[in-house]
Amino acid sequence: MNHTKIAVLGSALAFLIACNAAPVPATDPTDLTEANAQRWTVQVAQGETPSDPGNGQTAALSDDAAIKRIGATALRVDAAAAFRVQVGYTLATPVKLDPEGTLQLSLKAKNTEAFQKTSYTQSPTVLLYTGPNDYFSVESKGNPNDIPLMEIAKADWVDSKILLNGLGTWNVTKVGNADWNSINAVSISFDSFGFSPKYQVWLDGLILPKRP
Ligand SMILES: [Ca+2]
Repeated sequence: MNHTKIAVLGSALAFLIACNAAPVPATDPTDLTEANAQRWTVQVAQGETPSDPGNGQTAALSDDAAIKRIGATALRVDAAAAFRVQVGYTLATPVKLDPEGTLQLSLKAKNTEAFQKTSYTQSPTVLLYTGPNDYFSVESKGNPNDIPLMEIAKADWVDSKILLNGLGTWNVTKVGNADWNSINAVSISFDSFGFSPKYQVWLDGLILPKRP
């Protein structure tokens, strides 16, 4: 074997070792969370009373190339306080979703407090909008011990495959005149107990089950 072949084999071996060390899958081109933070919006719910110490707090979005599940980046949310945060994405044109399809979403979180599950919000809740008051509410049922999925995501990435027919581990509720044939926006929200701590959430691999 000559030196050129040995060099080629060496670099191929180094490449394989590098791949094994960091097996990050390539992203799907329809992933709404890939290098896309500027297209997302974020809202922070305010406190229940005017004197609530969480009032006026904010959250920021960024593309995180270090902590990610798929492709080059994940959508990172830095919440300034433990309040309900909602991130949103408006599609360029309305799409038809398959009501028997599977929505994919990977989640990770860092939070010294606990994520909430209340009568009005699950962590996370995914809303698929036809109009401002017409949407499908898709809420994680939590694990068998009734722990919010975002709590599980504090330990490691949670790869959710959400059955839009509601027969899986997520409840799907139609609100108003929501229509699977015309979905124009998606939002994802989470809520945390406590007042002072900041928390982070990472979203990745968000793929809607579109149909022609
Ligand atoms: Ca990604």
